[in-house]
Amino acid sequence: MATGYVYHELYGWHDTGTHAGLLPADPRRGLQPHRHFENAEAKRRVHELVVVSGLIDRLTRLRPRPASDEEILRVHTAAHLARLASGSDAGDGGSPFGPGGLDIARLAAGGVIAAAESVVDGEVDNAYALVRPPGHHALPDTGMGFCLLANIAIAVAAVRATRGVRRVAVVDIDVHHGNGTQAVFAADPDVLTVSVHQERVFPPDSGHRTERGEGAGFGSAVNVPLPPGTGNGGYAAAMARVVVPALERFAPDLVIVAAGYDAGATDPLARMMVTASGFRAIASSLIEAAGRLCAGRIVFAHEGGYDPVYVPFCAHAVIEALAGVTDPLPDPFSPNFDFLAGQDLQPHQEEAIAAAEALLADIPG
Ligand code: 3YP
Ligand code: ZN
Repeated sequence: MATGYVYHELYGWHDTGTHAGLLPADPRRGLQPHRHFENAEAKRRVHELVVVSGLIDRLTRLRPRPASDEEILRVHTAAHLARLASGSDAGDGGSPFGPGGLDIARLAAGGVIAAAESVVDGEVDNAYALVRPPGHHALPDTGMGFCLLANIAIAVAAVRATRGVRRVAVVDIDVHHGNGTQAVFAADPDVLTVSVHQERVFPPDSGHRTERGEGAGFGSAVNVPLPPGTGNGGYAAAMARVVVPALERFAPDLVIVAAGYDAGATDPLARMMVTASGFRAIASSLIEAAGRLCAGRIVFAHEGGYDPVYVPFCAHAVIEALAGVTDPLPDPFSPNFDFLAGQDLQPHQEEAIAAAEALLADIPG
């Protein structure tokens, strides 16, 4: 049992600059200079916890490489790549980067490619790619929402082009809608995209249940918008009643998870309540499904999550689940967050899940 692990110090050098969270600082508007929400800390501290806890000794370190032009251009337009190379903005104004930013974005996409290739080639059983910048909002012709390149879509395209992988399921548990991945594969019946997110957060007016894929790909996009306040019980129900049955029906050769932690109880950019034990349970259900459906071939690619204090415990729990650790690191915040009122499935959450269940019948089998 080997679990691959990708991290590179350059991921921490992706520079989102001085911001007031997500807006450029502008004293004229009262926007005091501060950090960008998507700064290096949360992800760097995941890696440091993985090292300090000793979990690193149970992982197989995989070396990321920069995604090539050929790999990027399977998903993105040449104009988008040229804009990133020119060092101007990524296209939506919300995805800033510093000098050399494209090189780091290439290394992030290439980190997910390396993880997916290693799993498909059988060098490791499963893998976690702790990459930065994130990727799930990026569209073929533009960056969006802190994302420059569509890391997961690029990795999916890579293993399909070079490894003969046919059917890939992408499960996006970031609290925001995985609109980029969905858009890239909307018309493709051989790529299932499932996104579980807080309803109507980002992108605005996106991730509705009515977005189901296009043409031959109808049914291959599944959206599970959940109400604000959803916690561990609601997420567990969404996994058990929609996401895992979707995987069973689709029968993928490989599963890739967009592993964001901004559904966490302390995240500044959303209003959900998932805790480290909740993320562990979500991950375990996906790992178990991949074990039954595709010989355990599953890759987690890190996306959002902006509380530098709590994200490390959440991601650590997920990586432990991947590695089959039986003596997990306790979550010191469990007494604070695991017993909040509303952690169990609420009736209005159940309604949203039941509505999404109706989408299962049209998933291409
Ligand atoms: C982008 C601008 C406002 C919300 C923000 C979301 C980024 C993210 O974590 N996406 O997964
Ligand atoms: Zn997010």
